[in-house]
Amino acid sequence: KFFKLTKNLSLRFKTTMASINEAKQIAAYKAVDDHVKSGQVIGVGSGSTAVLAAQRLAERFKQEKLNIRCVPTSFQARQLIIHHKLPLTDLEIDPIVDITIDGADEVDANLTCIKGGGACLLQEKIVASNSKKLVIIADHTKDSEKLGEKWKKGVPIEVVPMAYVAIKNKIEKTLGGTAELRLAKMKAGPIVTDDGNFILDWKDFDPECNWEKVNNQLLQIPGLIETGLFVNMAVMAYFGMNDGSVKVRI
Ligand code: ABF
Repeated sequence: KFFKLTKNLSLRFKTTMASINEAKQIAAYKAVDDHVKSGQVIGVGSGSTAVLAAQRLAERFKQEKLNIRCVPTSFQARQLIIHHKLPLTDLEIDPIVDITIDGADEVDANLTCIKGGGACLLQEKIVASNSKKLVIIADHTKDSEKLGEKWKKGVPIEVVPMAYVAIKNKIEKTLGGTAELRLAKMKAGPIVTDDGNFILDWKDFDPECNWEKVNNQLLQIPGLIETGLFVNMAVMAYFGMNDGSVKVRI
């Protein structure tokens, strides 16, 4: 009986895992197919959904002999571009990006996003802000009405290491909630970002707040480098659904 129960549970677990990965893949593939054209400079996102977009980009690059150049949004994205033998460029050579396709941790009804669960938010935001279009790709579990409804790990905030306690205290005092230093696995010290900074995860914020205002308030704090709040940046989000369809939010 016990064996049957664990087998059922593991089957159910495998099914769920497979459908989340499939959901990521259909969103990633459709976004690449709908938006990428020859002659473009493409911002390549970070995270597991962006890995699938890079895969599709590489397929189309080879099959259609696309003339594209790729700007990475992180060390991981740079490695992906190199791995797929896609043409690598950067913002110094190509300061205007035609389209960036990137993942997110949560996307609300207004296309405001929480990003940075993978600690790559700074370069992601820089590349996105120099892109004509930011298209978000995600599975259906990231689709929410109000920010914070789905992503429970908090808003990631990148900070200068020597200022992390001062910034944590300022955030908690002025905006409420708690801002925790993100630790590496096994608590072996703080996570260090691609740009050598720390991450604070800000939780228990007021879900009814005005995100544009909050983002601007946060950015006033000296030593706070960037937030994982992407307000008025994404023009479109593709969500891979359970039934194999893609829901597009504009
Ligand atoms: C990046 O990867 C981040 O901004 C976001 O935190 C994360 C999403 O990862 P995944 O696609 O693996 O859920 O896009």
